Amino acid sequence: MSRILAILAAAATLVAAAGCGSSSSSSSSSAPAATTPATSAAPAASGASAVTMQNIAFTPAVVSVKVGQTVKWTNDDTVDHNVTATKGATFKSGTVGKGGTFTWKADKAGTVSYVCTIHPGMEGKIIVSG
Ligand SMILES: [Cu+2]
Repeated sequence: MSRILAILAAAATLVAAAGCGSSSSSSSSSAPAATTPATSAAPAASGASAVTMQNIAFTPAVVSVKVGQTVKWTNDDTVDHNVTATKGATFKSGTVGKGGTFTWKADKAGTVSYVCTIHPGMEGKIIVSG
């Protein structure tokens, strides 16, 4: 008699535990996942835009910033790169080695073209809006 009661009690405990576990889900509306446009990167809220030098390319190749905001390049390659303006600005980073960075502040509206003079075809653009 007592043995059957014990089994029943154990079974009841299992059911209660299972019920408790499955009832904990609530329908909370989570924030929508951030979308990453393929062609344009929105400037970060902090007023800076980041470009990565990776696989002998600037990524993203085109960034948009506002006057007064900065663009920061980071070399994620194992080879040296540089960031040299060819149109719309006159900055020149010099050699940026592995893990190195270069920062430039946009001071006027316009489109800036730049290249890495070490690697032909490695180029990017900065669209500066007032
Ligand atoms: Cu390069």
